[in-house]
Amino acid sequence: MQIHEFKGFPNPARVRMALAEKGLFDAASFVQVDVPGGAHREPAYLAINDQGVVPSLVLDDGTVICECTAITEYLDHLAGDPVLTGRGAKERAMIHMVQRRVEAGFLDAVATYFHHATPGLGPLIETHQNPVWGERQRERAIATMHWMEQRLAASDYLVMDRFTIADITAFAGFAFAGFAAIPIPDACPRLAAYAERLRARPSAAVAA
Ligand SMILES: N[C@@H](CCC(=O)N[C@@H](CS)C(=O)NCC(=O)O)C(=O)O
Repeated sequence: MQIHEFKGFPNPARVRMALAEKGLFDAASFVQVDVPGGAHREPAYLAINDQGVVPSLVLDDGTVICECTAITEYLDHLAGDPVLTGRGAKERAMIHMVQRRVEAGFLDAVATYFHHATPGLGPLIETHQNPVWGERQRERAIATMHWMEQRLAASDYLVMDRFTIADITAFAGFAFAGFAAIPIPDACPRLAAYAERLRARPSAAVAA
């Protein structure tokens, strides 16, 4: 299988981390798409991913799977432990719920702040900026960090007291937040320790 990505960017890092957690990293080959240079908006890449974002997974039979959550779901079914997306109805629903909240409220909110309220990737890429909306999303990201702080009172990870796809999304969120200069609030010590715990995982070394 091929992963089309831009190494070092937050969303590709999610798939790299999932591959490493599942022991599948060496089963993938990586194709770099020059996102800062705009290659993700060229016809060659849009033919793979019509949304013009990375990463994309291309299977050996030509099937294309986009969206980090869908790619992770696929990888999770290819190999055994750790199970990232849950076993059974209740566990899968809980993980989905928390993952979605972290994705929308933290990772995507940080990304929106970065692309709309800062110079982002520069004028070639940032063609439709809305600074007011970007600033609102920065506030949302901070509110979500406080929400995660509360969840971490009960366990070391965001769901089920073990590492899941929700933690992968949070890992990417922390990476992006660092890049966008949104610090973890001082009032969130459990979150700061949790971010360190995620960065210490072997899978984090290949993700960044
Ligand atoms: N929800 C998508 C997000 C993908 C995404 O936004 N990727 C960023 C890189 S981290 C990108 O390609 N940005 C290019 C752009 O927005 O022009 C996923 O899960 O794959």
